[in-house]
Amino acid sequence: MRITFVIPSLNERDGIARTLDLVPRATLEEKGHAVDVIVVDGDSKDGTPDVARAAGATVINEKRLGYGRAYKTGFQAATGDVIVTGDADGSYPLEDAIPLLEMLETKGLDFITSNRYAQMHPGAMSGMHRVGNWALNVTSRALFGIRIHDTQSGMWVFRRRVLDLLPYGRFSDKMPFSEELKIRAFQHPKIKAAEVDGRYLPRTGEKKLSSWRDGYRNLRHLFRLRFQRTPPAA
Ligand SMILES: Nc1nc2c(ncn2[C@@H]2O[C@H](COP(=O)(O)OP(=O)(O)OP(=O)(O)O)[C@@H](O)[C@H]2O)c(=O)[nH]1
Ligand SMILES: [Mg+2]
Repeated sequence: MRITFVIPSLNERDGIARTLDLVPRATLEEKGHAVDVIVVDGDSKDGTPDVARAAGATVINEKRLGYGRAYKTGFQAATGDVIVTGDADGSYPLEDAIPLLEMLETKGLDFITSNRYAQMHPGAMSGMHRVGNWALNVTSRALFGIRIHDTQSGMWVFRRRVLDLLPYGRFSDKMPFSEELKIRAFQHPKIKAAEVDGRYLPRTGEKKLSSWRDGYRNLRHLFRLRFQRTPPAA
């Protein structure tokens, strides 16, 4: 099986090194898998692409800004039978993909998203983000009736058929991409989706999201997804 890791980065010189260091390439190759790593970089000015290339990743320069935009570009380029995602800040230890990949097989799943609350390192999420994420989680469950505890997690492990079944190219270009992907995957009758406990560590480097702006944008996006006939692209 071919496994493609897709990692969005924006000025994450220190974080990308730590992140790529934890890609379990050797272990997966020993199990007979082919592994490739794509870093979708938002035209970083701090040398992130050089660090990523030196660590063996393929770097795509995506000048159009946005977390969702980066994933759309990365997913278009990904050739894996299975795709694994995570931030370039070392907060999701990608070695944890191994048990999730096994679970995909043994439980016949198509899409797994990690639940960071289960094994969250103290200091990994600020008090303000906890409150904001709680509000987004409660709202998502109320509006869509889905049983997800962590709608904002950025670590997903899924089969490529998920990309054929979901119109992800029309999803948000910004941070709401994360919640939109999960909601649509969990709602889809042909996608077997699950949320699994995962670790979440303090990030390396400066956060790229703006707490208030992105929190509000994520919340507004949930209502638009639920009530607008033609869901928004922003
Ligand atoms: N290519 C690209 N990557 C981005 C962009 N915005 C954010 N990222 C990356 O997307 C990932 C998620 O952004 P973060 O700032 O870590 O957001 P977060 O994880 O919700 O916030 P923290 O918990 O503070 O880390 C990181 O790897 C960023 O470098 C962008 O516009 N373009
Ligand atoms: Mg992060």
